[in-house]
Amino acid sequence: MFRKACATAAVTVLTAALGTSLTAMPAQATTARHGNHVALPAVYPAPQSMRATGTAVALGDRVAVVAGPGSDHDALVALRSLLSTSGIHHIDQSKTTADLPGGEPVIFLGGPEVTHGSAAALRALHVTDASSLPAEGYVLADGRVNGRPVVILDGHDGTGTFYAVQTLRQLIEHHGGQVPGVLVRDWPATSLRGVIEGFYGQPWSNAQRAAQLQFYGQNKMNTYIYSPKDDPYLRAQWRDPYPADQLAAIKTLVDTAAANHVQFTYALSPGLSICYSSASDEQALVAKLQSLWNIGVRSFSIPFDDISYTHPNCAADTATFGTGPTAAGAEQSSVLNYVQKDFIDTHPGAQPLQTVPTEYYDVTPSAYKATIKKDLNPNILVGWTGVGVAPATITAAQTEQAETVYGHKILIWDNFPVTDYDNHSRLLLGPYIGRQAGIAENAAGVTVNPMPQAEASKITEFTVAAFLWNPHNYQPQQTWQAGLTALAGPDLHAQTALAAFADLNRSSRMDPTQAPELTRLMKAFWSSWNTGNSGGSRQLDTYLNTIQHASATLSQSMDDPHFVAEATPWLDSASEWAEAARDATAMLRATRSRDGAAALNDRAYAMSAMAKAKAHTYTTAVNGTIPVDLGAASVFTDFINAAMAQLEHWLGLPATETAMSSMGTYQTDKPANMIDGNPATYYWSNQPVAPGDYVGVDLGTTVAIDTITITGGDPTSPNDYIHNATLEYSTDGTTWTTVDSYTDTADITATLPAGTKARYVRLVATQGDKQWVKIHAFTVTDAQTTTVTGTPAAAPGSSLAGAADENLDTSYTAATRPATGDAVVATLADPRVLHRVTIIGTGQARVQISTTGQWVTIGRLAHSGFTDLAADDRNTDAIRLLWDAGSATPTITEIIPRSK
Ligand code: LTM
Repeated sequence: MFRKACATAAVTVLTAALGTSLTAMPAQATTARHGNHVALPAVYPAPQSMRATGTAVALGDRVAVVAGPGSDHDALVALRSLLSTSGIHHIDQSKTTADLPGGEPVIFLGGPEVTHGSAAALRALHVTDASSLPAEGYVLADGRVNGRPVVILDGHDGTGTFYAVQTLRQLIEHHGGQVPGVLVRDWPATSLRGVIEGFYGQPWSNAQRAAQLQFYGQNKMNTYIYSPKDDPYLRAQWRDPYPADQLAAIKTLVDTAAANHVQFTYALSPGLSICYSSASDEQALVAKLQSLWNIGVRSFSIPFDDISYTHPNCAADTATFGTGPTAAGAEQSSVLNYVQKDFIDTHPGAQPLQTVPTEYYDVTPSAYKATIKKDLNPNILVGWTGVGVAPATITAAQTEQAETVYGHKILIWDNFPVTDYDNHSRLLLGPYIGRQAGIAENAAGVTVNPMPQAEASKITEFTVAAFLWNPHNYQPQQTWQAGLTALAGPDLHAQTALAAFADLNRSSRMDPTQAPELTRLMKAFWSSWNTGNSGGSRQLDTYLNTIQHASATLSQSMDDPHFVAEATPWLDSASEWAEAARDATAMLRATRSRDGAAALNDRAYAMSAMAKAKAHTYTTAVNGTIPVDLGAASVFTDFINAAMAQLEHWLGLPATETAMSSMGTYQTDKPANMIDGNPATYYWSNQPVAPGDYVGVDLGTTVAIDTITITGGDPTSPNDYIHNATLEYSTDGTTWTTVDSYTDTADITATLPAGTKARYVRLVATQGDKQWVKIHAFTVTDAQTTTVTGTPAAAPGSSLAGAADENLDTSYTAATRPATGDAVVATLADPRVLHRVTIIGTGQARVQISTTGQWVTIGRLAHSGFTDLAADDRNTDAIRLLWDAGSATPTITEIIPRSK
């Protein structure tokens, strides 16, 4: 009754204040009716409905804010701060429109139920208020009411009004301080939207948490669950009260959460040591929750993830509940029901209790889940991570199944972009994908588990907020880019640098696509380069230059120094990868201008930058030293390897081998891992073996081979190899010769008859298997080796063989200066007509070739380290470097005999 009277009074007051009749048609409505489409700035999360209505409201230098006593206080603080930072110097705040100075724009904070005059203004603009919208919904409208510019921020509730201010912020920011003529009607699709700080490793600092809470408010996320696994007071020492200073710090966070309309949920995980049947443990649990209640916490969770439910914590539990999964379900339900009854139900204002069961990662019916379904109080929300702990996809149907199998409302705990399972080596900066829109509606909510790098986590969180608010209109790529721009701030260089850096760290379990933009530019580079021009080269070089200097650019020009500090190890690694790739392109250009010495120098720079890129680490108090893994490392490696292969081809070295598989690849465990010389890496198929499936290598050209070694499976996947297989080789890839057949043999070694020549070698399945295939190494040894003999003897760590092993990373270095008569001789396995001799290395020597038993000098070693001499098509069986006595100690990386 009173409210109604207020609203009516407001119409009169506003009419009087504006001095004209409210029946006049507002200009912006006319414009909209005539279909004048004005481009509106993008707003994130995308509103459920937003349309242009015509004339913008210019806020100018002075604005009146009308806020009733019931207007949301935090929304008012946010609005005043927004107006001040938008350059509005005079804010006249009033409870009614009656005492407003004339002329300046009026912003109504709150709808008809709380703010004087807003009902009349809405009516004048022909806009329905927010009362019929879902919780947290709002209406934002503007226009001219009787000639006066008006903006209305009408929340369904206080949170809705607060969110209306957040939308206004984006409209103003992107519209040069004006509010475009707009009507927004908006509400969230998901009730609980937010973040669970639930990872192992270095917990966030309180400053990071405060910044996060503000970020959630700005992006319309309403939930933060405090559950860092490494806070001892919530897990290992769950019974102990917090020291006063720590409790005070949590209180500050609880207040900050409230000021940002975020529900702060405190999660206490007693499962490592609780005796479920102990009354004193139940009391300890409730006492701990009470200590948090006393500082303002109103939402609680008791998770039981990552504990053993097969080892009872006390003998009394075995006596009361028995053992095994059913007993675990019963004892956990019992303690949760106790908390529900003796704490939640006795504390008015407490939010629904949450838990995470010990089986949280599937929908398979089980005795444990059946017990939870039967015994657990129906009001308690059950956490669930999807099918898998960090699944690539979560569907609406799975979420429904989860609700059925657990018999409770589901709160999704989404393990993205968390990196603890990867020892925090990665930075995951990609968008939220792989979640069906229906999950948001089927579940009570979704909270994502982030990285210890709080600022960097905001990139994904921005997209999470957009998905959860409006999943059916969610555009991952566009939202991701908007989030990057928002985080980078207004500087264009910072925006470009951050976008390039995020591309390098985009891949994840959700999306294994590696660095799509870098990959696109590298592809363009190769298609241009391989047709003889360097058109793609400039674009790629500019992009690599951006990456190389991203750290400096972001330090100078990004709004967010914390992001740079967190990302520094990856920024530094990215910089060196980019440098290595640029060196590799310089190396290619040098080959094209036939400058072997420059090409070899560039190669050395690339190798050195690559080694540095791989060597970055960072240190945290909880996890110690952590190696840094840049997501796009494999993209850079493939690019640099391809460039190196071109150099080797140009130098006359044999073609580089490539790995082959008829099967797909599981995540990043690609076929190339079989031939990378690293026994720790492996190829892993993403499917079981079918008859005819194969793995193998293409040696690039036909060569004499003598041994084949294959290492399949490993202790973690002992059956992942081809159980019924035939080993074959071929010179043309069409006609195959069988070496042998194998049954249940994970590791294979085959020695081939002398004189065997092949280009292709493969292991083919003769029958299907249930298992996938994991191959750590597929090695084919080349029999066509050149032998190197001579003096001075090799220095420790090098060998004479290194001078002709077709490997640019190994060398022969003499232990001493050469004496009279010292020479190194490379004897060819197959004497042949040589066109040229290329030698990589330094020293003072005559270069000779043996032709029909006679040594013929064809030139001298060049000082540059690259010697390329004509051999005049002489039949040759050996190449000799006859050292100048007493000359500098030589190093020879490769002696390359070259035929036409
Ligand atoms: O996912 C859950 C419910 N629990 C733990 C998390 O604490 C951890 O961060 C993630 C990712 O490794 N996996 C878990 O099992």
